[in-house]
Amino acid sequence: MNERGVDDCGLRVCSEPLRRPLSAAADAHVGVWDSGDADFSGGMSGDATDPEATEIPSATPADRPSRPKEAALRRGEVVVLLPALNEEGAIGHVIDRIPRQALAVQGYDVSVWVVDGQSTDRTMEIARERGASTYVQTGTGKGNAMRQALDHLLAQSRMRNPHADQFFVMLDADGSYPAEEITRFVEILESGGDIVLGSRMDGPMAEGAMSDMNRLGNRLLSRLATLLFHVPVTDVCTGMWGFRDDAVRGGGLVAEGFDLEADLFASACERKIRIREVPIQYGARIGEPKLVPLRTGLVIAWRLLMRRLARPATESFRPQSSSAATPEEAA
Ligand SMILES: Nc1nc2c(ncn2[C@@H]2O[C@H](COP(=O)(O)OP(=O)(O)OP(=O)(O)O)[C@@H](O)[C@H]2O)c(=O)[nH]1
Ligand SMILES: [Mg+2]
Repeated sequence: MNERGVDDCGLRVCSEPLRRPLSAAADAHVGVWDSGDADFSGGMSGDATDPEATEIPSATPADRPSRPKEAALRRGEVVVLLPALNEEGAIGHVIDRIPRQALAVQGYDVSVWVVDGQSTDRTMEIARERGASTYVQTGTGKGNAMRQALDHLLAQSRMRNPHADQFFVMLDADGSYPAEEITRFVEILESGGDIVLGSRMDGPMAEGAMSDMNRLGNRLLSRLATLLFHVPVTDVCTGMWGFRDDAVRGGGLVAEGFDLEADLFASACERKIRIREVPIQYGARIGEPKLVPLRTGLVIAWRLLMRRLARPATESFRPQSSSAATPEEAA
């Protein structure tokens, strides 16, 4: 990277790290890069200087009324994606924390999709009781699940309204991520980000939320990602991501399991998509973890390396054998 903040991939990198709570959307980033040639033509007009946006988000109630003047504007759709495998203890709380009303006031239609890994507990029942739509994946793995669900939802949205803006926010269904922050993620996407990562490393973390080994692993993998793609990132393994539909369309994602986030990051870097990283709170998960730390770490490192070396074709979003997958939309 040279002194103008331009790295050798031709990306402009913000050299001003943020070490304070998330504030106004426009400056709430740790690493931002911008590409002159990426063309995502979202028509949303974010108000990044809204004085309300300077409130500390951790103190923001989920349904805080905001932007009353904009309430009448229909800006587009926010789709919340919750990958879930046997999360009966957490899924209800996670859905309840989604700031549906605040998003509606911001001008968005909100849909919540629980992307289920064929749970054998009450996960799906609770999700339906809460009014969420459900999608049952075929096969196993978080990566497979999200790619199948995205494939389905992107095709659906194109059929419904090819011109509508659509933002996705994905977060784990285990209660560890701050669903209330979805409004902030959306504001950042409105103000020009194509992909937003919530960094657990830069925000407050509850005691015991991340083991020392996982913390070390996350740091090492983020370093590796930065090294391989020449783009600074502090938490490439985070489970909370926001993205515009165009940012994943044609992204050539191939991950099957917990390498999904590495795959998303690599795909964005390859296509010089604007990524912003924001600090988020991270809490202890409810219920049993599904990943095996060391093995998962190796799979993620392998995914980063493979994407860097192979540079897979990005012309289309890889379709899944989704014939047996079952979407069920909430009434
Ligand atoms: N659909 C689906 N979801 C999965 C699968 N495996 C895990 N998940 C979900 O993916 C999210 C991440 O899994 P976790 O076990 O929490 O993994 P993690 O967050 O990396 O690890 P912890 O920090 O220990 O929680 C959770 O909401 C899981 O329920 C799967 O095969 N299919
Ligand atoms: Mg988790």
